[in-house]
Amino acid sequence: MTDYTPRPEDRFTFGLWTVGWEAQDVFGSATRPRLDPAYSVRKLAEMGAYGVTFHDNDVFDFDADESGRDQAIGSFRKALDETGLVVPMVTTNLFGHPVFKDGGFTSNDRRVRRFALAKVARNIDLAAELGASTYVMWGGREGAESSFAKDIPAALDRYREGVNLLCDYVREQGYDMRFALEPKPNEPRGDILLPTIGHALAFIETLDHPEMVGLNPEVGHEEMAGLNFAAGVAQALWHGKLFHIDLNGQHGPRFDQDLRFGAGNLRGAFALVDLLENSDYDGPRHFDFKPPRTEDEDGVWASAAGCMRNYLILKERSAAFRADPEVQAALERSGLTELAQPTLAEGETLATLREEAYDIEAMATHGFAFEQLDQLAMDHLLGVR
Ligand SMILES: [Mn+2]
Repeated sequence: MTDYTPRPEDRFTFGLWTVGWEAQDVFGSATRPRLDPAYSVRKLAEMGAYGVTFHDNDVFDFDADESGRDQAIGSFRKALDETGLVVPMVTTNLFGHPVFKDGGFTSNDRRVRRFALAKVARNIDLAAELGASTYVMWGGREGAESSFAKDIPAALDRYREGVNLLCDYVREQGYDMRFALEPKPNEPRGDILLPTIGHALAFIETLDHPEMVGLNPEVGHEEMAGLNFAAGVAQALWHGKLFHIDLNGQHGPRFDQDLRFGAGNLRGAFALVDLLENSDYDGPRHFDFKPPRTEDEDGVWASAAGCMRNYLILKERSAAFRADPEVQAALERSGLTELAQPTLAEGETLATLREEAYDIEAMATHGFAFEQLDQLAMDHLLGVR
């Protein structure tokens, strides 16, 4: 049994906007004061985090002048240098300011689209300066409330035009950087473009440089759509497109709860950690959550600590599950090894299958023992094995 103390080698990262959220929601004003980014960096370093991520306007205000911008970045960088925290990922705020009310890349207003691309390009320069290798695009305002308000094929043309331009920019500048699209079905828009992992994967294949663009899927975003997040991530991995990941908690299809990781769908979180820890994904374990509005600053850090602690507990539970000889036997009995074998043997064709004599009765009555396997997973998750 480990002590579940997070360490930089665990590669836990936090968005500045998570712990820094002032807890203003649709129905009420802020319940917490703004946190200085440099303060959050120092606090997260003390807690064992590996790095931080940010939107441009988490560090400096949208309307900051040049000296205000430089000063804010300078103070943030000083904290990074002092603590050794890294910035593996950066993103752009194309949703907060009223100018983006109909989106950034896909606003019906062409002036806004041009401004949005310029804003992203400038922040890509900052991301490169800080050593970020992943640039996330969450198009939360790219969508509509009315089906008649957005021409979807035209909007996707503009989305593609924007991503292609930014890929070209990164190549021209020689930055070592890839893009990660973050799907979400709705909220803040009634319907958002690229709503799920599957939609985004299909879109990426239409780009000029699909190899430069992957995904940053988020637990709550897929679960809001009633989807199985671990299954979606498994497919993203299969496509070689898991470039980054946003971890949080959600109770099924409802508003975006952004609970700390492990809260909400705990079985889903266990399946996800088991998948990630047994995959070739070696990127950050990035938390994108919101400490609830009820919490004071102590509650904020307790919530952040809980994200890391829950990940480490589930990682340990996954290792125990996989090492259990009874689990290995159950996996075998349930056909997991057999599924890994090609359906046709060397030299066989469909004709072979058409000539084969099948024991239909044996196949029809064969039990897969999935319930025994799943209960073993449950026992390990609950810590009774
Ligand atoms: Mn996110």
